[in-house]
Amino acid sequence: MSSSGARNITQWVKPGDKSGEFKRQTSAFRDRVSNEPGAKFPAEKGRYHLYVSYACPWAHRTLIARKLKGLEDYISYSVVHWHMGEKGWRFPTPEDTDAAGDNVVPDPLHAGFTHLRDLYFSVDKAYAARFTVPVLYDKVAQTIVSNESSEILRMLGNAFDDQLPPDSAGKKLDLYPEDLRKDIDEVGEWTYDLINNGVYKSGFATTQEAYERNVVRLFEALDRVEKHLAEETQGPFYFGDRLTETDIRLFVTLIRFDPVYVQHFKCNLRDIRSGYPATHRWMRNLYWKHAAAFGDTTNFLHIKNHYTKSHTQINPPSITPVGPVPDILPLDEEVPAVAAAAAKN
Ligand SMILES: N[C@@H](CCC(=O)N[C@@H](CS)C(=O)NCC(=O)O)C(=O)O
Repeated sequence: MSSSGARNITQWVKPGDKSGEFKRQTSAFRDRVSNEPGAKFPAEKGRYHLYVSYACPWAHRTLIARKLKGLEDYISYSVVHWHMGEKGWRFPTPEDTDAAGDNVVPDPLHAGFTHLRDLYFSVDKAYAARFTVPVLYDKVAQTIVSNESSEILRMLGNAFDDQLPPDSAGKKLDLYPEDLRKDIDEVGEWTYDLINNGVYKSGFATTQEAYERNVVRLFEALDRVEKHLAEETQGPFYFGDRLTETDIRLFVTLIRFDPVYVQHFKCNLRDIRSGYPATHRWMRNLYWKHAAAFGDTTNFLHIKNHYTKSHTQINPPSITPVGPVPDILPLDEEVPAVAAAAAKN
């Protein structure tokens, strides 16, 4: 794809690709912020800015990590408008009244930039890939450090640790603990492919075969998560009483599942609230009991509007379904059929 947009930005399956399968590009900027001496991008308080979308699950990972680690004063952030048009993500304008949320503001660093692509081109005039969020931007060097969420998540997890107050919750929290690394990596591999990316591969498929292949594999993977969580009696997290990257990576997809993926991406063999009790419990615990990091960074208005009004190849009239109501159930409430079944037992 050329930078001038020779390929339509909303064409998710490459034209001519007979598989009908969505293939996610590899991120282009892969540097890292580090507290090692002489680091190219040193871990300096206030130096970095995150460009995110509340709609985007990949960007959502970084907002959760920023909160959990207590990095609010270390890393600033701003949020693009939920609508993605022909030129990709755009910065909100003061006239936008349909995109409520914290930090939904024009680009705070570059007056005159209208789209996220302007930022990419300001760093690399010849940039020829997709203009994705999240972007971790260095305000001093005026360049992009990384646009790969898994690596930004990892960086936020430890790069600022030696500057955090010794007794702070953020300092004590290790999202990638040594003894769980193998397990986190292993789970991360199949859940990325089959769940995080699986919903997109189901939803963007342009052949029946590609859709069915991916949607079946997605639900097999959800069954596997459900089985693990049902057996995880030490809970409430994926790995017992320890909150890790794995919880963050799964949460961002599963919180979007019932409101968007079930209908918009046709991931409808089951939904979470009626079909996956242990997963539902795990997800609601994060959302409601760890609200500052998980609940408060979730913006259903951006999530629902983005998918349903930007993917016009899937939903040409851009009508956003009203349900499900509510977007997420309170902790102590179940859908009627689940409540009735529980009352019977
Ligand atoms: N591998 C990237 C993927 C990020 C990504 O695909 N973000 C989507 C939003 S959910 C995006 O910005 N898409 C814009 C586009 O592809 O034009 C990451 O994890 O950071």
